[in-house]
Amino acid sequence: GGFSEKQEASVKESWEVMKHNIPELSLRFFTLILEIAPAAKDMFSFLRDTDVIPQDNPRLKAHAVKVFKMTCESAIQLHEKGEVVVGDTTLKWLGSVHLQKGVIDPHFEVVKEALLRTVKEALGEKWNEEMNGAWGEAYDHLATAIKNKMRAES
Ligand code: HEM
Ligand code: ISQ
Repeated sequence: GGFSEKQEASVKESWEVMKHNIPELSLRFFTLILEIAPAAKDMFSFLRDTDVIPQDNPRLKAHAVKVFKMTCESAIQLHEKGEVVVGDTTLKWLGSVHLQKGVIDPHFEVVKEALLRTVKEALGEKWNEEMNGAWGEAYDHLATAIKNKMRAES
């Protein structure tokens, strides 16, 4: 238990590196999601009518960055407060968006896998095992909060 200072720093530091390469990062993240779960494609409005993942789609980029930023924020809160406190309005909104898009629990593992692999690839030689643990834990807490809201709404 407890999210250490070191874990928080590890997430923050890796994001500092990653954020300088948003276009590539978001594309890679998305490509990995669809590699692991090809059927997820049709859930995303910006992919529904195309066969290729758009290389330079502002909506895709903005979405992907949000997921990373929220996970990063989750790490900070886990350390500072011991829990993830996403604003209740944001959480409700996220719950209903995902519920409405047909997202189910196993999908969260897919996105997690893709996120961790994106971090690993983006960091290259700077990557270490601790980053996996820290990002994974931060993501899990956030995912649990969203899943709980989804359940409360369904
Ligand atoms: C939409 C974050 C997990 C699929 C969104 C949006 C955010 C977000 C912020 C709304 C973007 C916007 O409208 O501005 C997250 C976070 C997750 C998570 C933080 C986990 C901790 C998942 C999972 C799936 C998924 C597991 C399933 C593969 C979608 C879809 C949309 C969406 C289909 C709607 C995209 C569209 O506009 O067509 N997500 N998400 N998300 N998310 Fe997630
Ligand atoms: C929305 N939810 C989860 C993961 C995503 C990845 C890329 C773009 C949007 C996303």
